[in-house]
Amino acid sequence: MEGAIANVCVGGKAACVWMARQFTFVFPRPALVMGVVNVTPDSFSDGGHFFDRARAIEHSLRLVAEGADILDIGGESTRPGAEPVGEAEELRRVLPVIEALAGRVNVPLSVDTCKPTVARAALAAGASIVNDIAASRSGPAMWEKVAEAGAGYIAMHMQGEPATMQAAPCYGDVVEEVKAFFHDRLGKLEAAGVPAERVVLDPGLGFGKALEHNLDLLAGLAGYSILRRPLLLGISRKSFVGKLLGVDVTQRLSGTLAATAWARREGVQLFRTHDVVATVQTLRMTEALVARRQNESEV
Ligand code: HH2
Repeated sequence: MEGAIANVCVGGKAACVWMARQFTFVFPRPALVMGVVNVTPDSFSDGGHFFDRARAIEHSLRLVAEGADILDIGGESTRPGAEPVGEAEELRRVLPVIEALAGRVNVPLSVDTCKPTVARAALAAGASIVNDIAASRSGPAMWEKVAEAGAGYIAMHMQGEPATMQAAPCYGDVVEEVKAFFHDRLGKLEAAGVPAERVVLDPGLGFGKALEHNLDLLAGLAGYSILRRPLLLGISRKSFVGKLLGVDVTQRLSGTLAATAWARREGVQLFRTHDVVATVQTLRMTEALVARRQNESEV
């Protein structure tokens, strides 16, 4: 039975699954929207807006009401040059929010962290997914926690560290290098007890990438279908959108949605966003047009 589902996921038609504890998503299906909940004072686009616990919870409930399929709760900004946050402080920020939401929403909760101890506590508090932006460098400690809990895992590519990653990003062929990273991580995760069915891959737009690298990644999305795993993209309000269009962080929605429609057309199945309503509408419209053109019901 497993062989029947371990199939093409990106841009393909055959089914595959993503499992995250009690949640199972079967693809192809309408793309999943992951709403961002930054419990931080310094995130690049909404720092301080939801640092207050009650506001973070209220915002989370609003995102679910707007159509978010997953909530991604983070307590440490990863914007270039952000101050690292200690473990105790990160836990203080995210745990109460996860605990409060676990009993109140029926969508999976993801914890956006690169610390294994924070991941373990978040999973114990009711999270089902670990979104690891440092999958590039995590040793098995993080993966063991994910394996123990049967959690879903998002493996994101990043070149370097948040503090310095945008200083001089350098690639020969960015699409191929990220593909090699994904391949390597899928092998290491499997060895650590996290099977491919629990893993989603993310090329990490803006994480150690110059404008042309982000554009190359978006243009080359179809190349990842060979990995047979769903792809997630965090396009929302990113600085490459601002650089291309010459707009500040408050003016990046149109560019974000254009890239979202493109990526959906290329087969991406998960989108991490601050703007849930606009993203859901963009995805449903794109999906309807693709289905119409292909005379099929799903992409
Ligand atoms: N981007 C950000 C944070 N986490 N996770 C994944 N998987 N992919 C991304 O592209 C991604 C991510 C940055 O966005 P945000 O959380 O709004 O900003 P900050 O890191 O400043 O809190």
